[in-house]
Amino acid sequence: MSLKIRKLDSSANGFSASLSAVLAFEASEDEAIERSVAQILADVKTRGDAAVLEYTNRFDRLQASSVAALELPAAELEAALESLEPKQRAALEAAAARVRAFHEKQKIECGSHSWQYTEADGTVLGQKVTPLDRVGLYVPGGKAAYPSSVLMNAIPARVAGVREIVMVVPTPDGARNPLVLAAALLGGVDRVFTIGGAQAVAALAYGTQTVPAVDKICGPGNAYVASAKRRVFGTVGIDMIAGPSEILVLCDGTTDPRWIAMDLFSQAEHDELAQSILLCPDETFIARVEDAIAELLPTMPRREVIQRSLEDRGALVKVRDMHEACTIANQIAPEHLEVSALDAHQWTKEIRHAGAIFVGRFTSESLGDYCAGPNHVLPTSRTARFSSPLGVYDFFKRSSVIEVSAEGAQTLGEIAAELAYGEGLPAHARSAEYRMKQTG
Ligand code: HSO
Ligand code: ZN
Repeated sequence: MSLKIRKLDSSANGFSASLSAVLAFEASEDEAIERSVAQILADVKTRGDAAVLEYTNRFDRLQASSVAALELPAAELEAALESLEPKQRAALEAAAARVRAFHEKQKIECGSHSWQYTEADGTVLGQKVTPLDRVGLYVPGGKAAYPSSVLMNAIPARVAGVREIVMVVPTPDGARNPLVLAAALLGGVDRVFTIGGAQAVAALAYGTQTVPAVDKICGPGNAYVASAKRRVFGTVGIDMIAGPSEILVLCDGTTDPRWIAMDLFSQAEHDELAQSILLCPDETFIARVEDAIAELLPTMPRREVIQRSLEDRGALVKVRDMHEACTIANQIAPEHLEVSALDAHQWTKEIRHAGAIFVGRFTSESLGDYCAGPNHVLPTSRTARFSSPLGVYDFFKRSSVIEVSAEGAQTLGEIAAELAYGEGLPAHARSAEYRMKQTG
């Protein structure tokens, strides 16, 4: 199996243009999908359950008699958990416990507490932090149905104190995934509807006679789901629109090249559009990674996906030194960054933009995907420059609290009235002045 992965050299002319070309990714907007999603949303909004039922029966080839019949009873989630192989169940439980522990810790440190302070005149100012009431969790039904993602979305919501988590998961031809259902139970999901696509997003956003309206919708999905989430944003919150998975490996040339090759494969196997890049100052090491890729690829059950991903979007980049590798990493702002080097700590200090940083050669990115504890829902497509992993803080919101004393009304009233007259808003000014002593 010969594989042609792109090789770049940071010292070559035109390197930054070549790198930009590798990184360029535009999520294609498909007119037909956009039209169909707009119609489904409008239909569910006006007809509720009847529309959800029709679309679900049509698209998933079911014969359900009502949306209520598409809700799974709690006993079914318990049966799914019971049906797992003991080792599989133990792994899922261990992962859930570790993810929960991390997010409990995050809750303490993420500003999830309310606070206030009192000014000299007795005015009290503060911030009240409250969890969302109800969250919707979309879980894909097809090839990307990941139980680990159910845990990663449900657990932080639960830890934040969200009152109800409503999961939707399509079951084409009635096929249910017991691992996904078991993960829903372990993650603390309250209700599960076997509906999917834009119709499920619409049901969660607008509510129907049977499906309760939620305040925020999380979770990955196909192009229809992504478009629907974009369109209902504003009516509800959404987590993000995730792009394909990415891994950037910085290696000083001291790690086993087979480990590096497999780490590149690990994200490439997600899908053809996933991106795996290696930055390394050692040319002979890059050649050894290439050999390892050639040796290991034929052994991979998902070799076709891996090959397409590596050939279309992958790259092996020779850099001048590890300093330059860190600079380039910050430009790329990858979803996952592995720092596989003897001085991993030192290089990690230079990293500022990455969704998750995996430090040292024993930290394979795959451990973070499943069970290390931190969330695997991460900013993709360079959005790590300005956004963060999904976490407990995504399920809180803040209310400002202001309690002005009689004395404070005097000083604040003067400032506010002055500015209000300047803006041509006299009712604002008078409202402040009514509370001032001389007008009282
Ligand atoms: N790497 C994926 C998450 C995942 N991996 C789920 C395995 N299962 C997105 O960051
Ligand atoms: Zn993964």
